Amino acid sequence: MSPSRPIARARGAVTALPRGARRVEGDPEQGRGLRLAVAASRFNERITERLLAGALDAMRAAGVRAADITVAFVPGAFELPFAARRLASSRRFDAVLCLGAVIRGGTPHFDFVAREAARGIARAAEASDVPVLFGVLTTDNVRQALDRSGGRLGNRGADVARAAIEMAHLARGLRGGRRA
Ligand code: INI
Repeated sequence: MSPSRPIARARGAVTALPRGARRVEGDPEQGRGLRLAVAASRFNERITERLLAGALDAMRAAGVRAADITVAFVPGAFELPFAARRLASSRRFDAVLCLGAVIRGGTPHFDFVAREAARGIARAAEASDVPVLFGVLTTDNVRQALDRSGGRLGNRGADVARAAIEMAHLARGLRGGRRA
């Protein structure tokens, strides 16, 4: 892990804490010095490329250096947990993002792929103790996926990149001892 100060920054008025309480909250806009890995699925590539572009844009905007970004491509969302676990357990990254698009077809395949991707990605985070973020769209159709990958409802890849930066700081802020 690269060294950085733990971030304990208030981001707007959410809930007022009692006097003396400590607030730990990562800043999603401060990516400098963080090392991030992306596991990117190629299935439904028209969508996943847009998610990846959004994630990379958000990282660049937050100051993450290109040399601190690794992108591993997998065939489909079902393979994301394997890549996520390898990347996270390598201890070389402050956070790992998983990007994919599972679009409902006429068969139960959608449910199996979506469920296993979600479950496996959650397990990768638990097993590695490194933040692993879920950026897999699960939609009924391509239109909904386009809307969420740089269309009228934003870009889930960018959202997840900012969440990864926030969680990387949070992980540092919560590391060891009473006063991290
Ligand atoms: N993979 C996806 O990422 N999205 C899908 O919508 C999808 N569908 O619908 O089949 C999909 N299937 C492939 C799967 O992820 C694996 O790559 C494949 O089964 C090989 O293990």
